[in-house]
Amino acid sequence: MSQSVHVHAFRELLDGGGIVDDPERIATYTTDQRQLFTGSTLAVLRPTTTKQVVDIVRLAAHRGIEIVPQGGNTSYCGGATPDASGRQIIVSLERMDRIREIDPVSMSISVDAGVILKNAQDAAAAAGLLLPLSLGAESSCRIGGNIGTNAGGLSVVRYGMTRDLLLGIEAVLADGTVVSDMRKLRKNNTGYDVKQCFVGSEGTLGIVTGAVLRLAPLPVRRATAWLKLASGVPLAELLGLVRRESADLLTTFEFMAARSITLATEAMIDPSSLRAGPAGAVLVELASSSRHLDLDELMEAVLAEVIESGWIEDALLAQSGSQRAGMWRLRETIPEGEKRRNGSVKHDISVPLSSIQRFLDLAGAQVRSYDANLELSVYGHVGDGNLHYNVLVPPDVDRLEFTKGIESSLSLQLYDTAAALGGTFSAEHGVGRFKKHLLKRYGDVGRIAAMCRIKTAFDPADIMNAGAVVRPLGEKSAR
Ligand code: FAD
Ligand code: 2HG
Ligand code: ZN
Repeated sequence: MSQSVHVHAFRELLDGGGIVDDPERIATYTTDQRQLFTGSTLAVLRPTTTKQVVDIVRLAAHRGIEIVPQGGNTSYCGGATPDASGRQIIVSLERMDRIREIDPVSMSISVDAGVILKNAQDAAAAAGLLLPLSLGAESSCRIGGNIGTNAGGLSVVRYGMTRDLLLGIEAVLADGTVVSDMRKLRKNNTGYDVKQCFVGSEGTLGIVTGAVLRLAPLPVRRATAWLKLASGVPLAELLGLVRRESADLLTTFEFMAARSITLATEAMIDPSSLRAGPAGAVLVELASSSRHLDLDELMEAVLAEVIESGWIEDALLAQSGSQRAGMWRLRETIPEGEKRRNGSVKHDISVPLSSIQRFLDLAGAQVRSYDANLELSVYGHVGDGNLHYNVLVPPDVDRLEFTKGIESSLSLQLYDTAAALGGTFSAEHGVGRFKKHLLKRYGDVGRIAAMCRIKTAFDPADIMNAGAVVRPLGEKSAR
């Protein structure tokens, strides 16, 4: 059957705006966020209802057409990008963007999977509640994609990753069966926790069409500080002190090396005057939903203790909303700063907190002995043991060639170091298509076998995001 016959059949299932097959518009869906790879697709399908998703999946399964689910296409590992065959279809959830319900008493929000994260946060805030998932891509990423990658971000230290926020799910399986479990229960011990299978599954087990997420009381007090780190600061001990002395009101502990800060500053229209200490800087935020707690006073007491320890040179406590926003803007501009320079080779590693300093020391030595001229941009969610240990692409070289070279040599040394310390090569960005070889190299054999069996049980014909993460057992697994 020809491609146009397939496209025609899918068009029949959807309304006028439900299909994109114009090559120019398609390009934004077929190129990954980091512009490392452009795939090819039969068409982009944009359903508006779960019923339409079911119809698409049934037709695709019947004709043996593979499906790549897509949300905001902001992920970093090529999981939302079709392969080069031109035989896969993209199912974009972007038109399924309804907030279904907010229940302020149960403290939950029920959404279509295509809702943009920021819109869900705003809807929760309008009801006096907090959706405690926050990341730099929040204005474009979508809830289904957050579930697909088990997104973390800037307040995981307090509220956890997407996995910890998920109460209910609606998803369409590879044969069109609908898992309809949009309950807002905290407790439900009735067998396997099927919804958790979809978390971090990167579109390989089914298409998530709806989700119920846990909300938290909306903070009305925040204290935000910028800490200039002295050399030799033990980051994990500093974090421990801040957590303990702030009664665990800590929501953010973001580390930034000096180079990352200058990169962000250079990329800002209105450059920040914030600077790093010799060992970089940390953005610390405390938050409370109680008006009765004086968080500034608490933060000042914590900072006084930290200064006494000699671990920081100086601290600036934000005195206004705009100062606070300025600190956040600087942190969140780092990825853009890297991009403007000529990009970076990204290493999204995590190690146990007790090994974070050891990782920094060992990895620093590895980079220096590989090439003393290489520049690093190191920053991340140290509160969660997660570092973005990025090697900057020099401005005058071919970005893709350089990336390939580093990824086949130095990257493996860095991942070996993370692995030897009990860490991982992907803390929050996933596996997708780009990191499958790393899963093979570092994944526990038994765990990978279990993943393949789960994939086989959900999707034996390999319809769902074939080529990402793992293959089912059987014939196609050799492909
Ligand atoms: P997509 O990129 O569209 O898809 C991601 C994966 O999920 C793909 O495999 C796709 O097939 C699958 N998928 C998408 N929708 C569905 C669905 N409905 N059903 C089933 N599978 C689906 N990530 C973090 O974790 N923490 C951060 O702090 C962070 N910061 C970022 C900052 C910037 C500037 C950028 C560009 C990215 C950042 N990311 C971060 C990565 C990215 O934003 C997250 O991975 C995000 O969760 C992806 O959501 P998305 O909607 O863009 O998903
Ligand atoms: C962040 O923490 C994101 O800002 C992006 O996870 C990390 O671009 C990166 O390396
Ligand atoms: Zn991150």
